[in-house]
Amino acid sequence: MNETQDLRSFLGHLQLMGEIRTIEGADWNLEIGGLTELISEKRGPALLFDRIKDYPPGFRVLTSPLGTQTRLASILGLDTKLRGLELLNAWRLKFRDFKPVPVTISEGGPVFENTMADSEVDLSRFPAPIWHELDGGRYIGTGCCVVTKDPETGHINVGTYRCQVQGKSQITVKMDKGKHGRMAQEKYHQAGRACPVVISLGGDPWLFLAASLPLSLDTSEYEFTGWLQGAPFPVVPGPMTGLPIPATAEIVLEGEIPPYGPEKLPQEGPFGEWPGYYTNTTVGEVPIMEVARVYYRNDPILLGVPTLKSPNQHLPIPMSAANLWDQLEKAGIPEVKGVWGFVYGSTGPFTVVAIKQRYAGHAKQTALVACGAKAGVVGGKFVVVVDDDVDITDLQDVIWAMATRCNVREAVDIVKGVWTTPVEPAVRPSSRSLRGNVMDRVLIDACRPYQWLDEFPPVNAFSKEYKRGLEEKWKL
Ligand SMILES: Cc1cc2nc3c(=O)[nH]c(=O)nc-3n(C[C@H](O)[C@H](O)[C@H](O)COP(=O)(O)O)c2cc1C
Ligand SMILES: [Mn+2]
Repeated sequence: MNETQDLRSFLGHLQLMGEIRTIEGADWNLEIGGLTELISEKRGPALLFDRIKDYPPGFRVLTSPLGTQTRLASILGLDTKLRGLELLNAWRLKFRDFKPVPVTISEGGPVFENTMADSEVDLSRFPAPIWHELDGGRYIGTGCCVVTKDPETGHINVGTYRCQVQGKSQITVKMDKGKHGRMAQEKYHQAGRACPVVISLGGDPWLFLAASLPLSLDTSEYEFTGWLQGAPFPVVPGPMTGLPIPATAEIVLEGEIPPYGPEKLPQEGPFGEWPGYYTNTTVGEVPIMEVARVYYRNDPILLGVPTLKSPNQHLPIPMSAANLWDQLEKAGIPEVKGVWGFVYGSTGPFTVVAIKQRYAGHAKQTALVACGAKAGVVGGKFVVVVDDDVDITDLQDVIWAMATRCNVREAVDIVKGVWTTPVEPAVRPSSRSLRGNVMDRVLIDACRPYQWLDEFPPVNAFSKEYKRGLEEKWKL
């Protein structure tokens, strides 16, 4: 069994890198969430909470696992010195060579060290935090991995969908429409059957990353994790459901989501969402999972990854910008030199693309594709295209380009009614629909106008090379 790459080995690795801090005595009610927001603002170490108020020592919570570029690069198997666009591009190029690595079936694993069954199940034994001030309850699943099986194809999916404690043995699992787990669940329910589910609430960061990245429907997140880890991922068939359980997980719930009607739905949320608001959009949407078994390791660790207001996102770079970069290239846009996003969650409400302009209309074509491509569409609002001399990871440089190169009337367009996320804050509550919402896009061509590129005034700044020479000569 590949025991070397679980959450505990990752903690050991963080210790060696000096990228973890233990905090004892914090309160599950807001303090863990507040400290996690603070450490994310500083892009500081991962936080391991122990001796949590009201809980026995050893029942721990780990937050901000991937909060720095060093930590992220290390689990991606990339040079930990890479930063910004170079790190994003290194990931993009590595991902191109993705080859699924089939799982290995284990007899058992450390996750089965302790079991609670049926009437013994008591989710309050775990220190699920209240993460944000206006949250409607305790969220036990944030950095979680929800395992489902498509009843028609047999395909196993692992997705990160938040879970709120609703009772001793009940949680809600919020799988949004169109998500892979949701599609499997709908097939069971349409046939009048309960949907079997397994949820890992604390596990290795590789599987968590796989479960939260926008992988295609036919990609197995387990096989992706095996590829990332360089060894087959060990799973154990769940005693009740047969669904594959990560053998080295910290805490696993096994049970099912029965079919439901509106009268059976509990209050879910509100919850501080990734755009930075408590957009309460889940009323009448999220069903209950009946938890029949809980398996957990001795001294179990919950993986806590609350969504936080920008720029404190749990990932230090906008990883889905790599997907958009590829999609622009696949759509035939030449000379894309970089893609970046600010205010990113799944994608970016503020996307910036750098190109080397080759023909008239090149920049507008880039913006149009970026605002409609799969990786750019969810939650999108502003798309800015700049020349490749602009550092797109530096908001000051992006604003400078917008402020100086736009010939506004030609450079700014509005595209109406594009698909968006249910948590888009700027949709009027009375206009919200369970059938989904749309949002307009602002396309900003902040490139030097192509038609008179050669006459555009030169930039008043010394070259990087000249300044580097000066630094060396004058020891600045
Ligand atoms: C911390 C965190 C929380 C998330 N919460 C949810 C959620 O509650 N519901 C949801 O549909 N997606 C949520 N997502 C996004 C999904 O994990 C993401 O879309 C993933 O690709 C889903 O897996 P799937 O493509 O197999 O459906 C969350 C992501 C992260 C990182
Ligand atoms: Mn999936």
